[in-house]
Amino acid sequence: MEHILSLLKRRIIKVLFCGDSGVGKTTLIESYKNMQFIPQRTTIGVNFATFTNKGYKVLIIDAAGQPRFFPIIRRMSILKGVDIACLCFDASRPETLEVLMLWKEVIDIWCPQAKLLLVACKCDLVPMDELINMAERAAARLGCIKIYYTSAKELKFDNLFEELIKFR
Ligand SMILES: Nc1nc2c(ncn2[C@@H]2O[C@H](COP(=O)(O)OP(=O)(O)O)[C@@H](O)[C@H]2O)c(=O)[nH]1
Ligand SMILES: [Mg+2]
Repeated sequence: MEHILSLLKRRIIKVLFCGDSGVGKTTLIESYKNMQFIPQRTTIGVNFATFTNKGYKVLIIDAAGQPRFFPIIRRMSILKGVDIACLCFDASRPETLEVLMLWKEVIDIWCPQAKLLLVACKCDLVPMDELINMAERAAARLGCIKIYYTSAKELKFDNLFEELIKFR
């Protein structure tokens, strides 16, 4: 029984999407799932989404805003067992990188095993060469192992969702 449970557990990947509200997290997730640009209304608090990929169930926790405003997100029950944390920012608003430092602190406490990915959203709004420089510096500072350049508007996901199972 225990064996079956651990087997089952290994087929589930828990992914946290976090970052300032309005950076485009929910839109990115919903546009990927529906393969069309579906702009979302800013969500307050936490959203959940799932999809399956190669037999893996990917459970996404989509958490908005400044962590200090959302004590519930800090609760172990939500962040416990997160395999991957996608730190999302708005490519057209560099200031949205700032809150990611706070998120990293929360992640380091509650799910230190999580691998960190940096996700640039809304890449359609800025020239890539400027963005790459900024993102690489941020990734180094945050300890992110990879950067993804996405645009929900252009349905560019940079293989982020497919690669999630790689980092489990
Ligand atoms: N230009 C552009 N705008 C986007 C993109 N993704 C989202 N947006 C806009 O940003 C708004 C906020 O996105 P949302 O997903 O609610 O952000 P969240 O709070 O991080 O979940 C949306 O309503 C869209 O208008 C994108 O890829 N390109
Ligand atoms: Mg949202």
